[in-house]
Parts: sequence; structure tokens; C-alpha cells
Amino acid sequence: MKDKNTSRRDFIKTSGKAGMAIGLAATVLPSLANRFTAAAPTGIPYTQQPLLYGYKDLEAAIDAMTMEIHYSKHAATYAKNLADAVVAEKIDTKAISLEVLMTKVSKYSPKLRNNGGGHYNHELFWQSMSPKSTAKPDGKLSATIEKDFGSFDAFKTQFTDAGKNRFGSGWAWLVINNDKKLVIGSTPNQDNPLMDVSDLKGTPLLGLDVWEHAYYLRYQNKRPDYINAWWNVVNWEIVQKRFEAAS
Ligand code: MN3
Repeated sequence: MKDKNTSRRDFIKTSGKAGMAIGLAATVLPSLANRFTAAAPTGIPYTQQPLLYGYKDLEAAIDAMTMEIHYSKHAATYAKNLADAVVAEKIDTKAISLEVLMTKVSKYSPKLRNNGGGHYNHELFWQSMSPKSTAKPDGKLSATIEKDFGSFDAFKTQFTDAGKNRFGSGWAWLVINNDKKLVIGSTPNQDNPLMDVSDLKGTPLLGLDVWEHAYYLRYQNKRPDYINAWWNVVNWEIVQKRFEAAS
């Protein structure tokens, strides 16, 4: 049986080879089929994907030059270094999804850990933003946030604090853990909550880059201002889809 975290790209490849694959997945593996509807790509491919908006489209929170440097230099370098590490460490990317690789990252080199995390985290981050942000989630995610954190405002405050208080470089996260509970936390450097080396564990639903390269041009040392503005561009639609796929 295929791993449930098999990437959408692998799924498309499989279904191309065997026309029955989609029908089979829908009947035999309903949860898997659910994960790979066109609108809900929850698997992150190993290569950098095109942005779904222009560099200047997130001006409500992030300036165009920061977006351009961040995507085309920083994130592109993580993707390239990951590709190199995958070859050097003989990882069969058709056999193991990036998500599953993260869960065994302690078995590999620091280069794989830093760049695998760096690539995964940024791909998730780009998807998590949109020029057409809604102010809040709705549906089951909204109800679960209210249940687990008390209110949407309390959730935002806790998440903002996780980003503000992460010392040095790292990420703030909303994850769903093994007990299907929503949890907020942060990770250092390019670690993420999928990694076996991470204290915070769970499936990432929302991740915020709090490295200085993500905000320094506009916000300089004022990381809290960056985080407060960032709420204006969160793509709640994809966060809801990740939540539905993982809950
Ligand atoms: Mn970054």
C-alpha cells in the first residue's frame, strides 16, 4: 500500500501510467483520494514550484523586493541544495515523499536536514499566503480553533507570540498532533514539526517564517509588526484544506 503522504506529483504520475488509478484510489483508498483533489495539494514536491501570485501581490504585508529575494535566492538555494543532498545520500524521491523523509531526517546529514526543511517550509509558506486573504477561517477549522484556543483572537495572540519569542531564526507553526488537537509552537532554523528531531510534533497546517530575511527590508528589527501585518495575507482556504486532510 502506498504511503498516505505520497506526493500529488507521484500520484499524477501513477494515474498517468494506469488509467484505473484514480478510480481505484477513490474506492479502495478514500482518504488518499481525498488528499489529492486538484484544489488540495497537501504533498510538497521536491522541486521549487511557481508562486501562485506575483512578488508585489502581498504588499499588504510583504514588499515585492523581499518576496523576490526570498523566493528566487533564499528558497531557490534550499531547493538546489536539497536536490544535491538527495543525490549524494542516494534517496529515491519516487519511493519516499518529502513529508516521510522529514520524519527520518536524523538518519541523514545536516545538509539534508537544513535544506530539506528549508525547502519544505518555504513551499508550505508560499502556499499559505494569498492576495485574496479572508480575515478568518470558517467551517470546522474555525470551530476547532475556538474549541482548542478559546477564541480566534486568542489563537492569533498565541501564534504571534510563538513567532515573536522564537529566539534567532526559525518558524512559528499551527499543527494538528496525533491526538487530533491543534497546537501552536515554533522550531529553530529550518526544522519543522514533521521532523523526528523536533520537540514540536504534528502535521503543519500553517507556518510563518520569522528569519530576518523574511521581513528585514520593510520592518528591520520590528518582527512583531511583520507578524501583525502577515495576518492580512494568510490563505485560510489552504489551511482549511490541510486541516480537513489531516483531521
Ligand atoms: Mn525564509
